[in-house]
Amino acid sequence: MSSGYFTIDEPLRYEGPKYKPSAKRPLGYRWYDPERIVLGRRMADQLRFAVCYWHSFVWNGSDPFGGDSFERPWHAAGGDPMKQAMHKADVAFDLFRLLDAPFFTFHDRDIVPEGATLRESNLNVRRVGEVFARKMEQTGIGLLWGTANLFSNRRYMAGAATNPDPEVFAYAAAQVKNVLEMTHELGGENYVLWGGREGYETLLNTDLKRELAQFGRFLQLVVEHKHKIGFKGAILIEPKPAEPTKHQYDYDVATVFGFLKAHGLEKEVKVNIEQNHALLAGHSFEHEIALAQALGIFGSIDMNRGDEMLGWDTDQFPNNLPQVALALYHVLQGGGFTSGGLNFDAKLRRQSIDPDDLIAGHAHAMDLCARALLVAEKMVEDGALARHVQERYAGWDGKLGRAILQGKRSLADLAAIVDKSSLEPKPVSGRQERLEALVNSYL
Ligand code: GLO
Ligand code: MG
Ligand code: MG
Repeated sequence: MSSGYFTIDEPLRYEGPKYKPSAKRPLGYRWYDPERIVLGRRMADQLRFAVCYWHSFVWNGSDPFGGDSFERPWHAAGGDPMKQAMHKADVAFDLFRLLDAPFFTFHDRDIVPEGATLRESNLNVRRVGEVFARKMEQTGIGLLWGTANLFSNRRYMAGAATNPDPEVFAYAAAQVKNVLEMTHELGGENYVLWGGREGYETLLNTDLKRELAQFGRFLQLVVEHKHKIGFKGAILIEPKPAEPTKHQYDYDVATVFGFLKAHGLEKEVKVNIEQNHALLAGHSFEHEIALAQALGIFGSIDMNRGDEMLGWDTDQFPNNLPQVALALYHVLQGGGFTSGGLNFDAKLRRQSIDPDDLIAGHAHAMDLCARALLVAEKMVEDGALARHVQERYAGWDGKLGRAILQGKRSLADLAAIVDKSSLEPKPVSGRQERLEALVNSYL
């Protein structure tokens, strides 16, 4: 079972808040106690952690100014790509096991490089898929979602579905068909489409109207195929405002909702919300979650952290307790996850070159999320935050509020009501400072 890549061989376990690392147990969970019941569900089922393949096993530490810093053995030059793919899969499942992470996520191109033709590429992907199926069976680890990489290859430099060339659209469709079917066969719980290069660099060479129509058609095709093959999981779009293109069509949750409505897909497709992408769009993480819930399209989360001083997608592991607690509070307020979960779309900093850093990065993030869940549990159980909001809008449950929303009052009716009443509306405090202090009292 052990891949021999890490120095640790025993899976991490719950050690309690007083845990002190020792040579024998250098890593353990202070807060992540999978069996603990939180608001009626196992902690593991509330959080539904997933480890992503791409940042941990594909990225080699390169940035625009420097190359491979990690030197993972399966990246060695001249190696047989299929053998390297199998080695990578062994190490990946070893990491999932050591972390006691219940799920993983992948792109087709993460698990094995492209072949000479699409047929060869798809076959290679399926061969690794068979290995996944065996490993999943042996370990009980599940697939949170699969996805297709429609952005790395040169053919996709002008987008996939939104490409000016329909042949690129067709190629992308063929790739998605393969991964969607494989995700279905592996019992995946969702299928994700992140925009990749669906956007533009300049309007000087872009027909926006056409591109949006193409994008809508592509998504309809994915939904049609999902039903055709009987895939019961959710189709998720992952909003992001920019990067790699200057303008990404799936800008944020609100934009995606409008797009889904325009193509009749708002009941078919949900969103996968990423912290770093919310920040890049100028929103808080909880804004994107709360809005998706309000619109009925909340699906899953790519859990990571952006740097507030940098304008790009740094994809760091989360470590901000109040921020994650508030995000999870909103998830819980909306009833918690169904098919979604917390996928660590997060990567090590490029100087974290020890194999065990992969374990530590994920383990600390899992522990932070578990601790944040317990804070969110207090917020829900105490109920003071929710009560304040409810009281603030109580008027809308009264006679006047209901009559307005039920369409029983015209503009003229309302003008007449105000005219007749001698009372001026009475402003009430929003109490923000008190609420902020209340949140801190739960930490
Ligand atoms: C990039 C995205 C990317 C997606 C992945 C899965 O900014 O966050 O990592 O999550 O392609 O759809
Ligand atoms: Mg992401
Ligand atoms: Mg990202």
